[in-house]
Amino acid sequence: MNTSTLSTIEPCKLTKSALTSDKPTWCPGCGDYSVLASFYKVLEKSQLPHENIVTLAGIGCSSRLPYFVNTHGAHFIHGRAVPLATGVSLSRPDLHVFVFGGDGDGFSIGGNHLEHGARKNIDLTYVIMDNSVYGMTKKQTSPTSPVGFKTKTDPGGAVDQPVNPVKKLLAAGATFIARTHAAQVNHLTQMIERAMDHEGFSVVEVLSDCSNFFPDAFDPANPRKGGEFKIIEEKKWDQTPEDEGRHDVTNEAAAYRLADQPFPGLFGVFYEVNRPTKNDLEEMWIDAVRGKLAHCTDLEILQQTFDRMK
Ligand SMILES: Cc1ncc(C[n+]2csc(CCOP(=O)(O)OP(=O)(O)O)c2C)c(N)n1
Ligand code: SF4
Ligand SMILES: [Mg+2]
Repeated sequence: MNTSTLSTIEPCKLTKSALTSDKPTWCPGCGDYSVLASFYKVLEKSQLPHENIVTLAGIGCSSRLPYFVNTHGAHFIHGRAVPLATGVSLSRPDLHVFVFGGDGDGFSIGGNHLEHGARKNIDLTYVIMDNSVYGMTKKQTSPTSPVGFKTKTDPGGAVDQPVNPVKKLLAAGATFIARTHAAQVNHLTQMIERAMDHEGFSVVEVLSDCSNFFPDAFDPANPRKGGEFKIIEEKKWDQTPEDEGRHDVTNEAAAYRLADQPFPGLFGVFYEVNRPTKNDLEEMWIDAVRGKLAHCTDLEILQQTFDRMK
């Protein structure tokens, strides 16, 4: 095909059927179905070029999500989704990188990687499907399991203090942090959408029931089950007296205070700031080096670097 023919091809509309891949294999009632449905909605609305979307994950029930989305993607090593995504994001800043995974994958085995992805402010969107249990391996205690929860690893009930995801992410340096619930599909969709629009390391913690091993873990946050889904009211900067009491998403100390509320806590955007991404900083550095060595090919630059190391 010649290039003039290529330039006349209309880009395909990004529809749910274009995005749908294998049929999900989650258990009936698993909260992860809603996350997938919301992700389809966000992508359909965004109309990003289909070929520029990448969906990555570690290992776990939640981490199976890339199988069910027809984009570039990978189901990678347990806990290693963030390093993989870091490489993809830095080497191909033109792509939209989405990472999906569970509480075990993100806060346990992958906890260290999460910290470094956040402090480097890698440009990607990470959706953590938090069911407070290791679902795939059939009910072990996870880093977000509540004290007293009986599992195969804690038959007498969990005794360790659970991780507070929002506080952990604030301390690590994530530049967008939101929290939502899989049963609140509109809110969930809005949060993923805002995270996607954010430039930098954006994270959405989604409370997502494991109907098999921890059903009803999040009832107190689910209005359908008599609980209360309390949404953070963000400042509108409209000079009204009501605005005094609203949350300034750029205020880190205020975000900590909101994250400290007792379970089920609050939902919405806790924190959102702009800080240079590692993608931008690396690009500046690469451009500066290329400027100095404009006469050299990439291979020659690499060879010179190796020669200096000898
Ligand atoms: C290196 C390594 N360690 C342990 C495992 C076993 N393993 C697979 S999934 C998983 C936990 C998954 O829990 P979570 O991330 O919360 O996902 P969920 O299944 O609950 O969605 C573990 C421990 C593995 N596959 N690889
Ligand atoms: S075991 Fe739990 S997390 Fe895994 S698919 Fe079933 S309901 Fe979902
Ligand atoms: Mg889990």
